[in-house]
Amino acid sequence: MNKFIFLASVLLGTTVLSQQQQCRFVPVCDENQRPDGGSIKGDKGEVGSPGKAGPHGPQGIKGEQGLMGDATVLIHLVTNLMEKLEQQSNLLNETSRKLEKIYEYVTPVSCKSALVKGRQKLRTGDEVYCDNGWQVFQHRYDGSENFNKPWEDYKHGFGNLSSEFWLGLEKLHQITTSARRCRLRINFRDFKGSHSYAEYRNFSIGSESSSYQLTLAGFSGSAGDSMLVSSIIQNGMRFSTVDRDNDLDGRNCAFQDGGPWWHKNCGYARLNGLWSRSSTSDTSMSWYHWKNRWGGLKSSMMKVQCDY
Ligand SMILES: [Ca+2]
Repeated sequence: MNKFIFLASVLLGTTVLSQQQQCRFVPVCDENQRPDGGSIKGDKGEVGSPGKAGPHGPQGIKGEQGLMGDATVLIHLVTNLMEKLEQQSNLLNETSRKLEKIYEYVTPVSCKSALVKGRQKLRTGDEVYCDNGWQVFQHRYDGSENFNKPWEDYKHGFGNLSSEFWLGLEKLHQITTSARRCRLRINFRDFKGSHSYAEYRNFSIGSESSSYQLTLAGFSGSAGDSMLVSSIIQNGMRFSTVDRDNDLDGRNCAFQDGGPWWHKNCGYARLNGLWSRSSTSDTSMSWYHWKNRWGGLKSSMMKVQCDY
């Protein structure tokens, strides 16, 4: 009987008891689950769209400048400084170049860059005579200096740069052999004021051991060529003086035929011969091929110009 009552109560309870009350008797049970399988609460809807942003908040206090900001300012300052230094450096270089040019004009390395005509002190300390970019090594124009001198005088030079002079074979050897190439130019003037010139594009003087042997080639000029005449080519000849006969003649050409020179047997160029207003002797100062005669020269200027 009791069992009957209990079963009846269970059957009745499924309809009369609440879901909560029923769950007291069912081990696994959801209180929100309806008896017909539905849910007591409604299903979750989809997530809605975000709401509008709120108004801006008040501006905060400005913070201290960071490390990157300091570095940027520093780089800017250094860049400006470098640009200014570069400008100053360019200005200094330009000024230095101008000063170097002025210095070069005042104390040139050689006559080639000298503007002054006449006596000139070179940067080496040597005093020379320059003429339009050439260095003069023989100058005669008034007969004030005796050119009939022995070997040692021609070796070391004599006379005065302010008047007549011979520079010296030793210096001429050093000048022409320290250069890549040298030229020889000789200017002539007669007693009537006429002038002419002879130029040789290759000119060099050997050492004393070769008796200051002459190397000469490439004539041009208005005075004619008295050095490379086919019968008496003086290229390759050694220097002769009154006390040292190095010529190819039976005589001593320096003593008998026109003074110290690079004689062969003997030759038509005698620029160290006797200076005379009237002499037409072959012992007088001559450049034969200018007027095809001996003598008649008032002045001669022998000069050298070199490329280094
Ligand atoms: Ca001889």
